[in-house]
Amino acid sequence: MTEDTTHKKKGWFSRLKDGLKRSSTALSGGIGDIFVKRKLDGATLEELEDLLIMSDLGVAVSRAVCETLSKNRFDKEIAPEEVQAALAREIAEILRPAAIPLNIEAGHKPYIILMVGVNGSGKTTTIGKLAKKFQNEGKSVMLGAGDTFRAAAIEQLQVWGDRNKVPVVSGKVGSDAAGLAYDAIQRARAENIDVLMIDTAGRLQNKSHLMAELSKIIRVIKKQDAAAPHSTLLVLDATTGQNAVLQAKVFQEAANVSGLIMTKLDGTAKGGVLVSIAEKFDLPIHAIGVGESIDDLQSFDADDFSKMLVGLET
Ligand SMILES: Nc1nc2c(ncn2[C@@H]2O[C@H](COP(=O)(O)OP(=O)(O)O)[C@@H](O)[C@H]2O)c(=O)[nH]1
Ligand SMILES: [Mg+2]
Repeated sequence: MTEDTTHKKKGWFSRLKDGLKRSSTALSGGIGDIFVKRKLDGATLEELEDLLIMSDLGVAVSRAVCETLSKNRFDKEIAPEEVQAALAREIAEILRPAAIPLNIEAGHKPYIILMVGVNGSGKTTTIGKLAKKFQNEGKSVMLGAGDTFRAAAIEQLQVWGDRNKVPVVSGKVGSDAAGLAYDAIQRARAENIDVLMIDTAGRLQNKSHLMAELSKIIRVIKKQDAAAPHSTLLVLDATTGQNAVLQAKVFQEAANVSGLIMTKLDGTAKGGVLVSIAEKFDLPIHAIGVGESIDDLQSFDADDFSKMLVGLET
C-alpha cells in the first residue's frame, strides 16, 4: 500500500468509525453493561439478543450469534471483548459473500447503469462519485438526468457532470424520464461512451406510480439493448435504519435490482441494517458512501465493516 492510499484509508476509516459510533457505542457499550462480571446464562443471552435486534441486525443474525455463544460458553464467565469478537465473526460470515465490487463488463457499450432509490438516499451524489472512479479506470462516462421531476435535481446532476468534466444528457423539467433514457443511450452510442449512468426520481409516496415509471424506463432501455440495464443499483441511506429493508423490497419488485450501495455511513448511521438486508435479499453490496465529497466512496469490506459495527478496532 502506498503512503497516499494509507492516508486515504485512515481518512475514511476514522470517518466511518465516527459514523458507526452511535450504533456501535450502543452495541459495545450495551455489551459492556450486560457482561460486567457475568456468567453467560439464559437471562443474559436474552438481554444480548434484544440488544442486537435493537441495533438493526435482524432477528436471524441476532439469534445465530446468541446460539453460537451459548454453545461454546454457556455458564462460563465471559468478557465483553469475547462477545464483540464472536459477534463480528458472525456478521462477517453473513456479509462476506455479498462483498462484490461493481464490475463493468467489457462487451457492453455503453455499459448502462440505472440508479434507483428513494429521494435523498444519495443517488445523484453516488453517480458523481462513480463517474470519477470510472474515469480513473480509463473509461469514458456520460450521465443521464432521468430525475426529470424537479429542476434542482437536473441542475445537481449537471454540477456533478461539470465537476467530472463528463457530458450530461438532460431534458425539460416534467418531461418523460423514459424518453430521456432513450436520448441518453442514443447519444452515448454516437459518442462511443463506455459507461452511461441514468439517474431516476425516487418518489415512494405512490408505490404503483413509482413502479409504472421505473418499468417504463426499463422497457425503453431494453428496446435499445435487451441485456440492459447492465446494472441496476439501489442506493440506500444508512440513517434510515430498518426502513431500508422495506425500500429494498419495493425496489427489488419494481426494478429488479442487481446490487446495493449504502450511503451516509459517516453520519449518525445505523449501519447494522445492512446485515439484515444482506441476509434477506441475495444482493451484492458494491460500495459504501462515507461523505458528500467526490472521493467519499469505498468498496465494501465485510471484515472491516463487521468489526467497526461492534466497536472493535480494525
Ligand atoms: N454524509 C453523507 N452525505 C451524503 C452521502 N451521500 C449523499 N449524501 C448527501 O445526501 C443528500 C441527498 O443526496 P442526493 O444525491 O441528492 O440524493 P438523491 O435524491 O437520491 O439523488 C445530499 O445532501 C448529499 O450530499 C454520504 O455518503 N455521506
Ligand atoms: Mg437526485
